[in-house]
Amino acid sequence: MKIIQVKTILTSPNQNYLFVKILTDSGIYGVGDASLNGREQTVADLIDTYLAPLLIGRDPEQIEDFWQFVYRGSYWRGGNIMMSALCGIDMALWDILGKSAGKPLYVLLGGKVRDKVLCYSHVLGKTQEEKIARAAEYVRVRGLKVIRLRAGLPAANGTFKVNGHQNGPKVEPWTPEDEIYNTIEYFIRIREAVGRDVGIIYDLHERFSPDQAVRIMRKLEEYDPFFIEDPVAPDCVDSLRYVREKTAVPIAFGELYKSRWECLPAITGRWVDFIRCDIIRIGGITEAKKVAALAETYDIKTAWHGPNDVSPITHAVNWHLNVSEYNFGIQEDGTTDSLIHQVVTGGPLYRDGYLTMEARPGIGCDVDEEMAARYPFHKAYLPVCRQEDGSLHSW
Ligand code: KDG
Ligand code: MG
Repeated sequence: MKIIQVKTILTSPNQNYLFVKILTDSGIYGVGDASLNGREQTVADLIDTYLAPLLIGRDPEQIEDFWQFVYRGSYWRGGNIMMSALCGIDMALWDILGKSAGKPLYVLLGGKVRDKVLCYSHVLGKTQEEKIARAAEYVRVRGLKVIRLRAGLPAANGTFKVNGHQNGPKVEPWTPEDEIYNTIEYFIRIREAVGRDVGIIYDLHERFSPDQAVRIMRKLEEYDPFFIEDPVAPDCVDSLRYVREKTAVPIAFGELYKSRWECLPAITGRWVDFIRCDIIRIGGITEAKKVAALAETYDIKTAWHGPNDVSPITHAVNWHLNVSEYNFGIQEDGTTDSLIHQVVTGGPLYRDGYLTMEARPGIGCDVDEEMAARYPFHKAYLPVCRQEDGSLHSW
């Protein structure tokens, strides 16, 4: 079997996505997700200009070799653009392998070790009151066992989607003291509303300094967070260690990591309880299985990043990893945006606090190119924050 064509598909069904489709001379093709929120076009250019020509004529089954060829062979290693591009290709190659073997991806990864995938969903709303009411409803009506909160969410105003912010990032004001106060108050109110049995995850979104994160987390200890996510930025590894040493709250970390080497200090130091990489950002399935194996060695669980700015293809890949990894912890479920399901078929379904998926050969998803063309791509930016004195703060 030989690769004969590589397509990139940019589309905006309410949110920007970049898909990769790899066609072979056998008629079998594979699909992958290379979406990088705010930089999709650049990833597509890298694939079209530099990587697709390297794939033509190659055996699609040599997945590991192609991964190493791109990662090490380009000399300039890694980075979000490169790893997202590599992921789109890596997923499509695993999809081809599964389809040609007639087996779902999880079988290629070693087979199922569990039947159900525990998941959590975001509680969204404009005000705290709205979010508290919704959290209680999610638990009562939708049967969610774990919910995820974030206090200051600029994205709630539509900045996350494709509407409006195409000429530059939206600027959101940010006052750390307000957010620290709101976070603690909000968490406590939600705990009171949903009771003791519901897991509560709180995403601090890499926004806080180590001492601010510790202040928040110490106050929350007695309210039993399921975990606190990304309390500090990933740039300085010692910040995470500082937070770890000063609080007893379970920590999940890693959606901004770009490789297993970036994860290494957090894993070998056991500074985290859950490793939370985004499969696209680390270069796909080939790298994810290595990160999961490293984490298992240190008794650390996985909680792969799964927001709705990655497509059902990535949610499906997460699911295949979740059912076949021994050290699965929990899965973020951002599978709900309905428009994307017109473009991508397949993917996991939510049922009573768990994700399920119909087993099909490969990843089990397909991209409808005609539907994708009906939602033309528009460049959009993620927001930024500025503090009261005008200085920039990461979003
Ligand atoms: O594009 C940015 C999002 O993927 C990110 O803000 C979502 O932090 C996130 C999460 O935990 O889902
Ligand atoms: Mg997050």
